[in-house]
Amino acid sequence: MHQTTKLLFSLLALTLVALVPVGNTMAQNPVIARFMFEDAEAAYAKKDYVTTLAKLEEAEQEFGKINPPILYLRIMARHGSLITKEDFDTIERLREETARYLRDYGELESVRDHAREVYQVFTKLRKYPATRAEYAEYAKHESELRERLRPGRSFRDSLGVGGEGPEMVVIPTGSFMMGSQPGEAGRKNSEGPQHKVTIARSFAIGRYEVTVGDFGRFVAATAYRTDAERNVGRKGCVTEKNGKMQYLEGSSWLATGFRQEVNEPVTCVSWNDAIAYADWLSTQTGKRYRLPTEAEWEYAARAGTQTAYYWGDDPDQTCRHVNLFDQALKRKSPEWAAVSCDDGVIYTAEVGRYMPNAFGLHDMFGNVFEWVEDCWHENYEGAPTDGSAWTRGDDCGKRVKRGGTWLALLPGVRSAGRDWGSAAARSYISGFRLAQDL
Ligand SMILES: [Ca+2]
Ligand SMILES: [Ca+2]
Repeated sequence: MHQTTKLLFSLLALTLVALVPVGNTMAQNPVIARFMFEDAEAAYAKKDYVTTLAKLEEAEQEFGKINPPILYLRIMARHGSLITKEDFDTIERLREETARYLRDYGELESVRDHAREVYQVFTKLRKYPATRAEYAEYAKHESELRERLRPGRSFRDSLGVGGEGPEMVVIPTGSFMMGSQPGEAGRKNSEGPQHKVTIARSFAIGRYEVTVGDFGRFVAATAYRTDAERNVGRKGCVTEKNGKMQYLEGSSWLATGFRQEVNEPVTCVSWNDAIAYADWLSTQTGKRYRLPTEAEWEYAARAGTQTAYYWGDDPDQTCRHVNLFDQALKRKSPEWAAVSCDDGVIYTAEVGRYMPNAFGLHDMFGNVFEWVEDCWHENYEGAPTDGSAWTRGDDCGKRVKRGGTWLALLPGVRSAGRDWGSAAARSYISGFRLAQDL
């Protein structure tokens, strides 16, 4: 491989890792690690940054908490004795400074100055001069990366068939306590034990639930038929008839039993249907769309809060934030219990009608249940703490859904609340929103 490419790769890895807090533990097997990094280098030489990242992550997953560039440099050192202690310290210092520039939205000029210094070190290590063009490329790449991961940035990807996908919002990395404490009103045992989860990788999540219009574009392009339309397992979708909720033949996302506009959340879609839509969006955009993990969902829903409800613990505020079983619905079904406020909507509401949370996300609570990737587990004993999906053990036929619905009472729309359905289950209260890897 050309030396310049290798150099740039090292800097890329340095940059990427500056954004991701990882430990410093050595790999168990440096030889295998080296092969993995060679794969990453090869991908980088082809300007395939997605594969480059994937390979770096593979190495990280394989060896637990490692710091790829430092490991990489150690490998180089072992094979060529290129690096002195002094060089190492300089690299570490520059890495930290880079991270700081990025955190503080450093101006391109400062990043470029920084890049120059980094290049000087690498020039010394690799015994050939870096060019001005190389500095510029590094700085450009770094600032692009920084922009891509900027929390709060929103975007819509163009679709191959024309039009755009759902609006996505970049969520900051961070830690939170997942689940609820004993004593929270409405709490179920499945919400414990409360445990700390760290989301170390930025991701994007839909600002809104996927709408009838969004889903309609998918169906129009593919003639996809949902589980409800194919009568998988049961006929139709769970809707209400004569005051009873039941599977009703002929009901589907197009016939939910109540009138829906295109900007209302799609319902009567199963977990399988949600995956099919995510896969289609991925092929249409070249990005990786997927369901959020359960931890990502709760982290995004809480948006920095630890209260039962993200808007605080005042139930009177509910109807400004959530479409749920309120006085509007009670006027139609007076025999059922309802919250005391009036949110103005009986069934599903157009997405974005109610106030967003601190991350700018609407309808995380109420409106429709939202499928997440994870399999159902009865509680959080042994749950992952890194924000990944829990897809091992217990019953993977059951998938988790979150946030409660337009038919929910207050305890059903808490941040920690959990529910489940089989992967083919569908109902007029269930939909989803998507996440995207960045
Ligand atoms: Ca309502
Ligand atoms: Ca919702």
